[in-house]
Amino acid sequence: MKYLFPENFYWGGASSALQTEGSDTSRGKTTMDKFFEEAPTRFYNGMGPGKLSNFYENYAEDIALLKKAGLNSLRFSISWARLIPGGRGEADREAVEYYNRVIDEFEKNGIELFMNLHHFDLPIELQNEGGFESRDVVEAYVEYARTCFQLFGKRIKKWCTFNEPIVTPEGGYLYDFHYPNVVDFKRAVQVAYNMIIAHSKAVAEYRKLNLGGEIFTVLNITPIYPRSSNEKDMKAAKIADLIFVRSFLDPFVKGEFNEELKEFLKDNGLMPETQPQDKEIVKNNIIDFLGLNYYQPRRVKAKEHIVNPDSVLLPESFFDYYDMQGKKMNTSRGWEIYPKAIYDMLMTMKNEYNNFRCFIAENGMGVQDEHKFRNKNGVIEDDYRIQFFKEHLSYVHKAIQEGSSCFGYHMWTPIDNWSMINEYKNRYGLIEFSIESGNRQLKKSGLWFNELSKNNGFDD
Ligand code: BGP
Repeated sequence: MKYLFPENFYWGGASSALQTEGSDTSRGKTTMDKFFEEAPTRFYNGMGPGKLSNFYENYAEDIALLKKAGLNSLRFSISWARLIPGGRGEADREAVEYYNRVIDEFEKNGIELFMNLHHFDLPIELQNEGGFESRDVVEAYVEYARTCFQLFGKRIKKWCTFNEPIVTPEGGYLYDFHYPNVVDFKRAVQVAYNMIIAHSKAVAEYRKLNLGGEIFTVLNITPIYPRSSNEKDMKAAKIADLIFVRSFLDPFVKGEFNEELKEFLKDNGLMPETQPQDKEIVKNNIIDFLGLNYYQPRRVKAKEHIVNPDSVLLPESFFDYYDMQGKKMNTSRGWEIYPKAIYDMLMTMKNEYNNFRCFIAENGMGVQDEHKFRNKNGVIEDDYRIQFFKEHLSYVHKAIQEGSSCFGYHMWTPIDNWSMINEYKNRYGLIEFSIESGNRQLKKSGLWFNELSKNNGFDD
């Protein structure tokens, strides 16, 4: 069967400064540096956000490789701590020159940039002021966003406010996998709320500047499936859906907070502090389109045991996760491979959000020990990854056939990268990166992706 995609489809990838640039150069310190300083043993192989693949110095070679893999676009992030060390004030001249050189290189290679302002990392000085729990930090973010728009907005026409904003409250305030490693549901809700306001204010700033581009955000609104249609399972899935899907999606796309989520927060004493003008700000600043990240679904069932009233309140106080029996798995993470969910996610956008314009902003397969698949010419034959792309893309195609507005597919991530506390364990790239030699080389999937992009589709 032939899978042809709409004209001008974006075939690309996503990356982040935190995971590629390396911090041995001149940038300021961030929350991730601090986390590593305090708990190095929590990082796989004791490897923190140090030199990494050093995109900072190797960007020309890396961008040439992206072109070889056929990418016509890339979501790329600015490091706030590099552009404005300390988080506030004037942009650093060297950093501005650096990002301009990088943009030049992307332009030369015909790769369109979707520029992201925030991918998990915050200048440590701002975290010390309370991070996104503080409205002053919200204002600092808006200033930073404005600075970026003013500096690069004539050249960049697609701006992203946040990558997966929910990860900041989840990682930093609920599940202890990001700094400041707090576990407190109420504080997590405050952080999430303040990030929504930061986002909406940044959108307003962008529009004021009249730069003629578009602004979006990237959400990981992974579909949530109940174990059964039993009322209790359905209720459990509903709560998970309110927390993980509707929390950011509704304000960003509809301009209003989800009423059922508000009720849930009120009932559980979790309402955040708000300011009178917030509602209006959210209402007036709906994004132009949305990026969707998808890796695996969340499968949810009713809680089987009564929750101890003294236990810490977490989202999982209201539901349990369960594993699909016999699930197909991503080798390294135990993540379920379930391609139909990408279709379900796109159909949610079509059916419940008035076919809001969207694209797939991350989807990929992380694999451990890929060197095992190296052929005699030294190339990694990652047929499993090609298969993964095909299966997911066939569902993206189906959604488009059924009217979805999806206009692109960005895989995660073109070049193997450092993966927070997982170091280089899960490799996602179309291009292999060797930690030992620093070499990069195309995998089989890189050649396949190039064909995919050239042909605007694939045969299967
Ligand atoms: C997404 C993030 C990416 C990336 C990816 C894979 O949620 O936006 O930054 O890390 O997940 O996850 P991991 O690297 O932990 O395997």
